Amino acid sequence: MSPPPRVLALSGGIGGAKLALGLYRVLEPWRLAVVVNTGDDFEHLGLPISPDVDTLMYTLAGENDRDQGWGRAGETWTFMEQMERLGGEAWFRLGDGDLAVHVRRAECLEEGLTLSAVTADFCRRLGVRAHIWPMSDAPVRTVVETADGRQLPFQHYLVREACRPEVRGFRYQGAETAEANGSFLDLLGDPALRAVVVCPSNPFVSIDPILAVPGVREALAACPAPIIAVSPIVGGRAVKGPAAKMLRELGLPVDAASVARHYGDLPDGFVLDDADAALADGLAIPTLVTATVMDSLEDRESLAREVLAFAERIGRREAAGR
Ligand code: FO1
Repeated sequence: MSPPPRVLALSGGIGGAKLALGLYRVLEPWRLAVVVNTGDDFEHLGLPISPDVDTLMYTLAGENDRDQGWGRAGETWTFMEQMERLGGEAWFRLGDGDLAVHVRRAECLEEGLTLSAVTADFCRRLGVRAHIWPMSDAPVRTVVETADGRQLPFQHYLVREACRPEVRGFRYQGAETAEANGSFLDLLGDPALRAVVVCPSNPFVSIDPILAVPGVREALAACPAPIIAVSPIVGGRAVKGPAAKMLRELGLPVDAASVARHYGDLPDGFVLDDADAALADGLAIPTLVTATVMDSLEDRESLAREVLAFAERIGRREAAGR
């Protein structure tokens, strides 16, 4: 058995996975645990799809498609082409290798394994030595409430409608009765935990679903390790995805400070980009201003090191009287 994790990251898909990879590479790999949003999950073509879990798994395995951000490197698309020819649904693209993951996951879930157990097994087979923990084994589904009165399942909003509908709010269906991943809650209570890192993921549809699972906010509030959140908004724009558009449509300023305010008293430290240095003084918590855009592998590792050093400086919460 590997030694227990010392750093916990909360992550959605593409943006969060970049920092998670940096942490994975600068730590001994088994010292990292990543709790992943499953609010994006859905059933498609009769298969259970867990996009963010898979993005994390492929990224840490070094098998992700770096240009696209999701899916596998060197993927082939025969299945999709033939589905299209036969008049099947083709708006959500499943590559051939990726398809095997969904089919095998369906088999394992059918046999009675939990999503956490299947993910741990797949990670082992793909050579991922960090822990990837779905936030819950129970289904939680993010629903986007739109200005035209619709309630869109998340992938329908994101992919099928290409984020065009104006958003009014979000619901995390099933969250109220879901049970949080047990290892996640246990680790938050572990006095040896060094840091909790809220990755630069979308606050509304990647991090909030995790926080919506009963017991998670309380366990984070009681956690002795410092909690550091990294802004996904840089220079008034989302590095990836619809976070900036969502802030605008919710009537909030489109900047990193809005993200910090959204998280309220959850984090003990907030990381913003050099481009947003002027916002740091207006925030009520300690900040780290640094380069947060992660284009290269070195950028990922460098941000990971800086975030861990920042957590170290902030120190344990009880020592600081928090
Ligand atoms: N994103 C797209 O924009 N188009 C797709 O066709 C698509 C397919 C897909 C298949 C498997 C998977 O794991 C992810 C996929 N994604 C696709 C990405 C996914 O919708 C989003 O990245 C996440 O849900 C947001 O974090």
